[in-house]
Amino acid sequence: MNPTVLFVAACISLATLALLRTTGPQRLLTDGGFIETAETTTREKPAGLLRWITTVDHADIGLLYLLLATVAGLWGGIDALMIRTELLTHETTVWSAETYNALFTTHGITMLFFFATPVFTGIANYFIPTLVGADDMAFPRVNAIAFWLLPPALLLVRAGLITEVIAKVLAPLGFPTAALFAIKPPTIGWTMYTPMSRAVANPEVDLFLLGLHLSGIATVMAAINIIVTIVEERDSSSINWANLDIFSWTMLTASGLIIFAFPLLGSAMIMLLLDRNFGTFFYSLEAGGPALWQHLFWFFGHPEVYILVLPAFGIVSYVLPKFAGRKLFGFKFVVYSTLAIGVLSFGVWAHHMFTTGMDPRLRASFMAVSLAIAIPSAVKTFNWITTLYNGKIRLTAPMIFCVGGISTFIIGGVTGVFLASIPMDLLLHDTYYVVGHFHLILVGIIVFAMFAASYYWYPILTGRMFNQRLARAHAWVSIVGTFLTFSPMLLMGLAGLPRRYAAYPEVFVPLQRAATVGALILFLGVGMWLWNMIQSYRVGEVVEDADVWNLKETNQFGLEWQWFEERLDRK
Ligand code: HEM
Ligand SMILES: [Cu+2]
Repeated sequence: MNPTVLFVAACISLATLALLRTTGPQRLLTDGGFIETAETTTREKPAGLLRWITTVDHADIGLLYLLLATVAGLWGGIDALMIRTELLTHETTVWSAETYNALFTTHGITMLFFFATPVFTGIANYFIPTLVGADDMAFPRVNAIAFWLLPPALLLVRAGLITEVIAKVLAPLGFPTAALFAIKPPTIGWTMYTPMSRAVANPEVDLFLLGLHLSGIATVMAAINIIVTIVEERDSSSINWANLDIFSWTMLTASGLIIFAFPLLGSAMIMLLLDRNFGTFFYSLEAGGPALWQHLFWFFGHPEVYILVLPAFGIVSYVLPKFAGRKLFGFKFVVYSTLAIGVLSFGVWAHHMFTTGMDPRLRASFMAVSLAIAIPSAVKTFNWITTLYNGKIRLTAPMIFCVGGISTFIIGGVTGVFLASIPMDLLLHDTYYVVGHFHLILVGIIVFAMFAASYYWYPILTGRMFNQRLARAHAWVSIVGTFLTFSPMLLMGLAGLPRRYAAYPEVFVPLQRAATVGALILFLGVGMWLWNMIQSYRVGEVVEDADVWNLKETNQFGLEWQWFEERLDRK
């Protein structure tokens, strides 16, 4: 039997077992998941590097996730800047067309799987145990394993570049390097469409698929851990489903989506690997054909975008009320809309395939469900706006990021509604309009929510305060940069410019340059953020009063801050 299927079966039965256990008599586990025995001993954490490679502590692992994601985000960001550099001129002048194809492939994959997903897992690891009143994740060791699968996965996915660098160093020393040079960065796009992904000879594509598979296993392990922690380790005497914080709710939903979506991608990739290496013909024209891959891929791929955006919604819903001075408006409806999006997201995959010539009646039903997703998304937006209404708004850096994120989300979301309608999609499919649309969401709310979280919780993570003026400047710079980078893409797409081409008609030069300037502004912002994070960690003002954000005044001093306060008091 296919190992992926076995693995998935094992995971699902584990999760089911865990869920079943809650129906027994309620008990309170405060031991972080393993049964305490008389011989339990407590040992000091080892110091230095050993601590970080052996840790099973949720907070440490959370920080490791954040570090890995930052590195991957910068790496994928360099790819983005290289893409934008190529597009400064309308001919293929800076990099080759081959390199350009590799760039948009590795950029997309690195950003989605090694940057955006791990950031939220990191935040969840750090805060969810505290927010649900547990003292660690349910399975601390599984937690560590899940994290440590990611670095090798990233190396496998990005091997083409690494092997080339190694080969270039080794070649002058007389080592045989032909095999290393044969491993070239993959050029198949993040969607890995067959027949191309099946046919390209580059051996890196196999490593790439294995690496992605590994990252999928890691993601599923982390998701199971998050679900079991929230369901089973929750201190049910004080935290019930009605007062569970909104971030945990969204992480719970996203983790549920992961459990169904990622194993499917894993299986689809195993079949692709078999096709490539062992002469099977799952995706051959005579059998499933390219449409089979697309169905399987998008049944994973569409939920994936909600796996990323739901936690971002959660952070916005969590942080925004703190600086509006009032509770989140319509908490219940924010939870319901999260669940509704989670369920609906599995019913819309074929809106990525409107142009493939499927039965028009089927196509229309996919259009209907896709349009329906706009409703719960709008519910959230209206809840945020009503939370702001009559609030005592304080424009701190996290708040500017939340409000900026909502405004870019409105544009990103509305442009998505147009794409969901078949006649528009036939015109706009595979144009820059699509790239503009999804980046307004990916950068405009997902990355903004991450920045908001990084500032909001910085004092807890480091015990120090960051430079607030620089942070506010970063927030404004990011909003300007996002609009300047991605609105021109919407316009270019409307004018018919297809995406994924290194060369393009000369008339688009001004808009492409505007987008490149926007990207540079965005990266200036990233530099400000990095500087602020590192400098403040070294010399920032030491936090003595845990109520850094003045939350007690409006009665919003959350559990994680109480935990922080106790830790400060004990010092
Ligand atoms: C801040 C900076 C960013 C810039 C300037 C940027 C730029 C671009 C450009 C120009 C393309 C498309 C190239 C083409 O179609 O020819 C692209 C593709 C893509 N980007 Fe970004 N991007 C940024 C951030 C992100 C982030 C944060 C994510 C995800 C979390 C992301 C995910 C993707 C994906 C999935 C693709 C599609 C790749 C493909 O076509 O296979 N990007 N990006
Ligand atoms: Cu979709």
